[in-house]
Amino acid sequence: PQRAPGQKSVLGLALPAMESVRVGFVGLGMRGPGAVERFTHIPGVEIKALCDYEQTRAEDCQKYLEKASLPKADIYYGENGYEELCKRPDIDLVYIAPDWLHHAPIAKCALRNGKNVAIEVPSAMTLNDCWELIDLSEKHQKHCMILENCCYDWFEMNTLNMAQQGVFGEVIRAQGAYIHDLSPFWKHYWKNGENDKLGWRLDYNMRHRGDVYPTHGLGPVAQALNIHRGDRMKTLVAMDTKSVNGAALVTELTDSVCSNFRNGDHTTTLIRTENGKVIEIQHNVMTPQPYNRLYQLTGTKGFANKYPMEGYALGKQQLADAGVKVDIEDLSAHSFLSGKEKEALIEKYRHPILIKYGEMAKEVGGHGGMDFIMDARMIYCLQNGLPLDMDVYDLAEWCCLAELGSLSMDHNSAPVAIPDFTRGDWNKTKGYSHAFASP
Ligand code: A2G
Repeated sequence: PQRAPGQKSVLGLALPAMESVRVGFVGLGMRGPGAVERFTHIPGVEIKALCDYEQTRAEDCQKYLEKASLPKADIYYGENGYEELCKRPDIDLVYIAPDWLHHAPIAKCALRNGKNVAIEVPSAMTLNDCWELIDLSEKHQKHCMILENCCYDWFEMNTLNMAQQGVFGEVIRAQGAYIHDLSPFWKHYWKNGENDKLGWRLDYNMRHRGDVYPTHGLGPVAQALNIHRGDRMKTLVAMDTKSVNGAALVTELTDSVCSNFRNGDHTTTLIRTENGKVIEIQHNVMTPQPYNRLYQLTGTKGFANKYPMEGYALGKQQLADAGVKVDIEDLSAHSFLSGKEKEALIEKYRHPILIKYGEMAKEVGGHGGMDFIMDARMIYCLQNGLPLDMDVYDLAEWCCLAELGSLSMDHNSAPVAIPDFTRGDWNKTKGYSHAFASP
């Protein structure tokens, strides 16, 4: 879709610095309470409102405020509670963490009311929602950030720093994934009454083909490849296995044979970029295997890989070029660095954001600390009038895989064009040096 006349891009959007960031939380089931708790550890934040479909869940979160000796927040609940919250004039940021289907509708309501929004993943389930969020963010000139916590994990951050500084040469291929056997989790997702045997997440997977949860894998590698900061994702093809465990699970839970589970047990998406790079993204929440986000970067001069073992492979010259002193005579890129070479490399490229927040993050926690780093960094940017690390175009690029992949697979894995969500601006910013330079 064309940009409306007079509407401006939000690429690099910097808003006036906010001395204090006034926040309202919507969705306090599985992810929301932890976010409220984390925000009580961030200075310069006021938690104004708590909202959930269920009143008790909203009220329950007051305990985090009490524990931190903070004033109580106002409570909103019911089907339309969030609409009331979004209308409040004294809120700067709406933090959105309900089930997936409510992410975009609540965010749209908040943007229409002139609020900045931060949305849990996946922030938009359809292409249409992606475009609507872009249009609203641009129209109101407000931030619309995807809360992709995996971008703030230690290995990903240090490796991004290395990639940005050319340690791996040119990164030409990247892999990412969300491979997580969710069998211990299915029964914990919110159910819509007694007759709902599946819970919202399994129900969504049953009804939708495609990588419905692409952003833990895609987010960090898209950053390493400078997507819409010098390159853009151009074409994708997707392929899935049949559904075996998904269908069996529904059969077991409903006592009737499920023959129409849309989501394959394992989905693979391949993406080619404008600059001739390839990204491979996988999704599997159904089969028993170790947790894995892959995160692998193949560079012309080096290699990084996170799962199952974090490592870097660089030749002697490349390591010296990266500014790391090498003692070993026969160091080659054919095996992973170990010992003091590995430590020295990480030490030299430790991401400034980790230096600032790493220690505290380990205390506060949230997936080992990365959730806290993400939240604290976002608030820092708002307080200092900086662009956020992830904008609405990242959100759209990372989330569009679901619908576009399903389109590809429903057409025998045909290639599908990926829209340029920046509408022509994908090559205007170069890399992440600006966004991530001043933590
Ligand atoms: O399992 C993990 O915590 C996931 N996060 C999260 O996204 C969600 O799927 C959860 C199960 O509900 C990561 O893997 C980082």
